[in-house]
Amino acid sequence: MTSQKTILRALARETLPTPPIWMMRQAGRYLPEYKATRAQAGDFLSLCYSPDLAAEVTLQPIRRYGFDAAILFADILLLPQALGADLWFVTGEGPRLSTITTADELAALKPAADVNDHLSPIYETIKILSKELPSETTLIGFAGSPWTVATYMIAGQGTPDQAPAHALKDENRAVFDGLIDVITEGTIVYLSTQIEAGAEVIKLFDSWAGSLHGDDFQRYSIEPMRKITAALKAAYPHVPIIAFPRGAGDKYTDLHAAIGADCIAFDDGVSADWVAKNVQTGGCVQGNLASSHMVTGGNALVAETRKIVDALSGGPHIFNLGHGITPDADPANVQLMIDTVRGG
Ligand code: 1CP
Repeated sequence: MTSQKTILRALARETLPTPPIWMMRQAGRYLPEYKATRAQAGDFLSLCYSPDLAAEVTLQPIRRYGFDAAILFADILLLPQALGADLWFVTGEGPRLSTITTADELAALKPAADVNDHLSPIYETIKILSKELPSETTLIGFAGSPWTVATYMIAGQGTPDQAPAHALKDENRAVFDGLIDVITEGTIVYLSTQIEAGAEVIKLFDSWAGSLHGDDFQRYSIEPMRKITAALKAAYPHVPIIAFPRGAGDKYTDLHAAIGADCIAFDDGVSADWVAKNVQTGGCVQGNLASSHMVTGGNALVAETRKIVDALSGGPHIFNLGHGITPDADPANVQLMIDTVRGG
């Protein structure tokens, strides 16, 4: 039976007259209603772990804009916390974690099989959303990819070049590989349970894939995503997977097959024309308007949006930004992007 949900149709490789649309970080600080609910929760992690409030902020951009997909409100850093890392957010700066750089610290992590002890509120959020989302809206669950999650667990914070993770990889390969493995296994448990709770599509965020070069890209970006995808497909063959190796550049070619993913999401470092020729031949693609247009708006936003829609109109495409929307974005520009995609 063909689904009526446009996102699922595109993921099943259907070329649609109008691409379905959603937006990374669509629930976020550019929306006044998000800021109000976040204030009610007190802090970011309390928001993530309060199923009613997390469901509320997930629904806000759906109510305001009617996006074709909702993405679960959570964070890629909840899994490290479930593995036993300390996690906190410093206002105005970002996440901080206790670090894993030695064999003893790695051994002290909880077993991957036990992550659900900590993550049950996230599954509650998904169950609420499954009931409350409009029937045409697809619910996307997600996790960080092992490399990206490892960069935060090793450095204890976000880093511009992921230098601490590269250093551990070069200096203590056994600990680095062990960490990648435990994250991979924990992610399979986490995403399987998201699917059981009602997630209809899974997205893997490899936000820092762009700093992996040569054999490392294959070994630490592609291979863990392939393993996770294979495990999920074995148990849930009907659930489509979107992989986002951000910053992969010319390595975006042939990734549907290499990962086993239904869709490859791409950032604005590559052109939609190039993606049509080199990536969309393998299946559905998702992207890639530069998120700066959500700040600046105007004719440039309209022209660039049309260019992307036109370039990818010959195959399956889900319209999205190249990366998450930023807090300084103007909500009116989001509406202008949607009107341009849907109205031509
Ligand atoms: O103050 C706030 O309200 C916190 C801002 C914020 C938000 C809105 C953070 C902290 N996380 C989130 C939600 C979030 N994070 C979602 C929810 C769904 C949606 O998209 O609407 C998702 C999918 C993520 C994923 C995420 N978290 C990624 C991968 C995607 C990406 O942006 O590259 C990463 C790298 C993170 C880590 C993280 N969490 C938050 C911040 C500020 C960061 C980046 C930290 C850094 O590198 O310095």
